[in-house]
Amino acid sequence: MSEERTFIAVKPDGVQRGIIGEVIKRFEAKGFKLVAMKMKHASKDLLNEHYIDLKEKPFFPTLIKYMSSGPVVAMVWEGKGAVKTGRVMLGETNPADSLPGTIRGDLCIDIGMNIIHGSDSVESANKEIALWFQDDELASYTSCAFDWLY
Ligand code: D4T
Repeated sequence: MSEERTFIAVKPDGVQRGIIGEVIKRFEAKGFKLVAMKMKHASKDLLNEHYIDLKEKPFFPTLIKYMSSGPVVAMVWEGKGAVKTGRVMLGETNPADSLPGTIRGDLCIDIGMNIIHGSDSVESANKEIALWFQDDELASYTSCAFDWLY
């Protein structure tokens, strides 16, 4: 169970606003293990695939335009309950509904610029990780903190 992985991406507004370090700090401090990270200016094809479940939504074109407006920082974090806990750490999709203490609750205002993405299920996480990363981009190592976390 400590090997559950989630896909987290700091969106273009989060990159521009200098929030990358804050996101990494929170996931590291929680105890999750970083297994992959890269900056990428995503193509429309990649984003269309990433958000395929939303393609009929009225906000889809705006979402794709926003997500392709600049580079994102894509990451894979590993640990027990990483998907569910990751979503709790992010807060609600709409920052206005996000509690203080969450990333969106503390750091952004508008649903159309909500600074960060996190997988919503283990199944989506596995799909998203495979979409954004090659197998050889995922590091395999034991964190020295492991025995102090579990
Ligand atoms: P992501 O996938 O970006 O982490 O967001 P969520 O999982 O929290 O929410 P989502 O898939 O429903 O929405 C994806 C993305 O679309 C934007 N959005 C969403 C928007 O601009 N207007 C809207 O009404 C909704 C529901 C925000 C996140």
